[in-house]
Amino acid sequence: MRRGARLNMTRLLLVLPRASFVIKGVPRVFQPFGPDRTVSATIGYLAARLRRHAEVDVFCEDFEPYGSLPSLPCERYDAVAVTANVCTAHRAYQIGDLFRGRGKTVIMGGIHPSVMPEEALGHCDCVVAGEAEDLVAGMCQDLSAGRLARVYRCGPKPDLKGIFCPDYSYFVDKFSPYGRRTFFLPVETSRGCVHACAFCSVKRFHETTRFRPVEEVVSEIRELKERHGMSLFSFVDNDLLLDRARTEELLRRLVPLKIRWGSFWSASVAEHLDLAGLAAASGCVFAAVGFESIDPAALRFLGKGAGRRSREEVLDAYTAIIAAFHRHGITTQANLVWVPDLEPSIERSAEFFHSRSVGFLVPAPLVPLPNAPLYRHFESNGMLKSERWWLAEDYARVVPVRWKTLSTKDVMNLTLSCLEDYHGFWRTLRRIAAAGANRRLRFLLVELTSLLSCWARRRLRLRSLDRFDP
Ligand code: B12
Ligand code: SF4
Repeated sequence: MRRGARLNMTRLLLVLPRASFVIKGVPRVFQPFGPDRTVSATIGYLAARLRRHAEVDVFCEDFEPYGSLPSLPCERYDAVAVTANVCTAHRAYQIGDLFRGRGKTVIMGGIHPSVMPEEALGHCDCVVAGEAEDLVAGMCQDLSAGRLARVYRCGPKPDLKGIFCPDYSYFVDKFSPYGRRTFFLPVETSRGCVHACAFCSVKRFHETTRFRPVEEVVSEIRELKERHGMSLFSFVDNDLLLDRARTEELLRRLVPLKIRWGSFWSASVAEHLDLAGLAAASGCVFAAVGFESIDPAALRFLGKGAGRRSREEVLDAYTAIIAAFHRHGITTQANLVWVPDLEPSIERSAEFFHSRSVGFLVPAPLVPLPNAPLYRHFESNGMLKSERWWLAEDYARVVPVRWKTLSTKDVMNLTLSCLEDYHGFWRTLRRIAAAGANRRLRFLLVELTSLLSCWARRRLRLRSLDRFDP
């Protein structure tokens, strides 16, 4: 925990609830990209902003000894501020109840309390709904004057010019038995998204698409590099290619910084593959692409633009994307979504990405996020197992949609088998052998870490499959 320096100010404890993805009992070396190694952009940007108005200590559950939050002395804080998304909501509510039980004021913010404020207010005293930049000053003032409102709602979207450089000192100071805990520092360059995927809640949260001035992004990276001596970054934009001209400008300005970075891209990068070379020159080493599926019907259902094409066109476009990134030494990750009852298995898509030597595969059964169009679709068709499925004990094991063709156990079993097969020993070896010399070393590292994570997941599966409802 990091102590803020100034006294006689409002004192806040800023909490990032634990995610259910750290598998208890499995050594952390098998979980190389677990949440206890992922620096939270939310905490970093929020801490920097809040520290202008309050004394702030940060507590991220996954970075602290397991179960240590309840015994934390909280007398010195005026309030406990908790961030939550759909996956941490359940734990955030437990934390809210815990501190309220001790007579503390609890404030919640983040995408989940923003889209479900009434639900969140059952576990806290105040919800900061939406982007917080223009709200926290008033909120802190009201808190110290004892007139905290129940809801602070973001009106006009904040100007992204002048966002404060994130404060990652809490994370960077953390060490584990395996050395420095954090791998990369997240930087936000835009908000919102131009796409309209039917399972996603981002559009409702951000409403518009806005960009930070490139100049400010560049000086932020410089400052973080200098401050922490780290040169590995991740851009936490929903899609780094929301506006071609702006992305090009950003990439050009990154070249002299000599950093390495990764980010999310949507499959619409297929129209701009000439940027792959510039991306590599600017330090891009990792591209996570939301391919979701190779099946046009599934893509249409998900509201993905690529679904307007024939299967051959989809395969050609995906092949071209992967080839362009690989040609420039950029490791790729394919994010897949398995649509209920439309595809017999997720295996066919996985096979395709294996044949194209994609290093990471992230397969998942479709999860309709609260307030997203597909949530309402499944709700009105009586296909949701529970309206508030995110309140289940363990998010990682929840399949919220009732499938007609498969039991929940089979869906989870097949998804995990797909992941395990993909990152099995021989397949891994085959992909490493197929990788060009320009990315073999990096690829080797990626593949080996995937292999380790997979062993960890196998342990999770062995212990948890029996607990799925049929
Ligand atoms: C980057 C990212 C990740 C990264 C995180 C990397 C990192 N270093 O932080 C990775 C890849 C690990 C990841 C994983 C997951 N993610 Co994600 N991720 C994002 C993404 C693209 C950006 C989040 C971010 O950092 N934004 C920048 C910060 C500054 O903004 P912010 O968090 O919104 O915070 C602002 C306000 O909300 C507010 N605020 C936030 N908290 C609080 C608290 C208080 C007290 C106050 C006052 C204000 C406040 O202040 C901030 C400044 O305005 C978002 C999409 C999005 N645009 O939100 C999805 C998103 C958050 N992810 C999502 C999901 C579902 C997941 C996963 C569950 C996916 C999965 N199946 O594995 C996991 C969960 C991991 C976890 N433990 O939380 C969903 C959540 C949906 C929902 N309704 O909650 C989102 C919205 C994407 C989507 N398609 O809908 N993710
Ligand atoms: S899933 Fe990603 S690409 Fe699709 S709308 Fe949401 S943020 Fe945009």
